[in-house]
Amino acid sequence: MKKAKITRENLPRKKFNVQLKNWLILVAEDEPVTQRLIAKNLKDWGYEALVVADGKKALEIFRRRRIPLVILDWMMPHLSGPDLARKIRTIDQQRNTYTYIVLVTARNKIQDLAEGFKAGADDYITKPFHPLELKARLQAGIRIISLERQLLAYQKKLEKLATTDSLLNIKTRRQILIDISSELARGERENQTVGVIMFDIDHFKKINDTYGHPAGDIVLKKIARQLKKNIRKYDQIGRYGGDELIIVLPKCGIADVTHISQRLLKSVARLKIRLADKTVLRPTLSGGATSSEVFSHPTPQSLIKTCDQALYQAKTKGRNQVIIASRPYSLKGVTHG
Ligand code: GH3
Ligand code: MG
Repeated sequence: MKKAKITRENLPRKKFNVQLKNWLILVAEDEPVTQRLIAKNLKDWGYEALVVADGKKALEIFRRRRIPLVILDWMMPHLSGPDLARKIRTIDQQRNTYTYIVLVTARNKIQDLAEGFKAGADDYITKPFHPLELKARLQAGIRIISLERQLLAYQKKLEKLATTDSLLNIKTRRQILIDISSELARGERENQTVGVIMFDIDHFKKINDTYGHPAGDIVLKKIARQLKKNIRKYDQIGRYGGDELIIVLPKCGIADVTHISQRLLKSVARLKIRLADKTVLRPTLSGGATSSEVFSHPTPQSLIKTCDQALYQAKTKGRNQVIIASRPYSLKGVTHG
């Protein structure tokens, strides 16, 4: 059988799947007949409907729950449809979400419709309406909400790819520098200090040379994972380059950094890394650490430079130890005992 030629056009693509059922829809409609009609139809079409008779109640519910679609009557007690739409848009902005808003109205003057859209409505339906029209409009809304969610998910994925080291699954150098910068800014606002540790694997070249690059990769990955496991949730870890790792410790002064770096050093020294040929490796780290506490004008560069110099001392003093820089470039030795 002749095989179809693969071209850009017939490459398999991820399907854009839209689930039309089970969506949560908030309905604010004070007129009993229309309210019943909408509620019954939504249920029949497989939606979960929250139905209220005034705008204020609808707003309360909307604030408490994450609702992707709302149907709002124009005229309601306490809060009109357009007023509620405006409030929903403000909440959307704060939450970084998008709600699809359909206004139900007896008005059909072009000025009224323009006002409804200006208030934030995505669509409108004029009373009296046929249920199939409502269904079609809701389905259009669901397509848009689904697409928006998919785009957000892609955006998150791309962001993660751009800021994560693909081998070690920790932050990239660029990102960790950004993190130090934002932690310093936050520290200044909140009068808090920021600790930084730079670790470098001891004799890593020898591991690569003796057991091969893939074995070196395994060692790097295990060490990064071990460090990540042993830091707090709001600490950050990144790859500065090669076998150099950086840890950012918000709210840490010199005393905390000393304690934490010792703990991390020991946790890695405890690792026994078994290779495919059953060889067991026991890698160690050297580190240099400091805290913004001892700087009059801390910057990511000055912290890193100080850590780097302290790390250099740790290497020359025999490795498997951390040197704490208690002043910029003035170094006090602390060893792993
Ligand atoms: P020292 O104790 O002085 O740190 O000695 P070292 O052998 O570890 O020397 P250095 O830190 O300068 O060497 C880092 C080595 O890390 C050199 C490079 O080939 C290796 N390396 C860098 N990135 C990777 C990687 O992604 N995978 C592997 N397997 N090796 C890497
Ligand atoms: Mg090294």
